[in-house]
Amino acid sequence: MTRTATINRKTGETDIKLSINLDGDGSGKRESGIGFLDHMMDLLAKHALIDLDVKAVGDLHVDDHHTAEDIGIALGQAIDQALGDRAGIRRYGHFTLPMDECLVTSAVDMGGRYAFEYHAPIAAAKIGTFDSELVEHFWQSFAANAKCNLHVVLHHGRNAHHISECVFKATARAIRMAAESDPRSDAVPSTKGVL
Ligand SMILES: [Mn+2]
Repeated sequence: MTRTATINRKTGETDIKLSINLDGDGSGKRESGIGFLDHMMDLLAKHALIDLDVKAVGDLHVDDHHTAEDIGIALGQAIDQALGDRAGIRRYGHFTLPMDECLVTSAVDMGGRYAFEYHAPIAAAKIGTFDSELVEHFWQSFAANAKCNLHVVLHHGRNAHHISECVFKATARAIRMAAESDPRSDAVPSTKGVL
């Protein structure tokens, strides 16, 4: 059974084509028009071991907001679709990841219910030309559409680029653990029998 999904999402603000394979190796091409976001998605694909192709044409003449948000939405929708009925997955995943002076814990429940707790402030307003607040906004858009419960906590860290990278890598590793097949069970991982 292949766990793949393709999302085509076109609005007045963005036009996005996104494909994933949950059981991949991190390959694919990320072309969002935003260099920093492509860099973050490269880390995400590699550390989640998800093949990820993204081609986005957004209204970057306004700012990066709509493009970052809508890629988060499309990625969440793709993960939700690729997980199907969510039978046989581990469901929960967590990772505490060090990245230079930063330490981030990310914990995820792929249980079909949205919640989002984000405690990873970045003091600098910008990372290069990218608005720092879009890191949180990307993950919120993702969690709402993946129908997952995502908690992100920055324990400590200073450098804005490092903090963002630490968040993306820790969350990628948590997603990998949660979305991976549980070798001990093919069942839906809930006492309710449905997710
Ligand atoms: Mn970097």
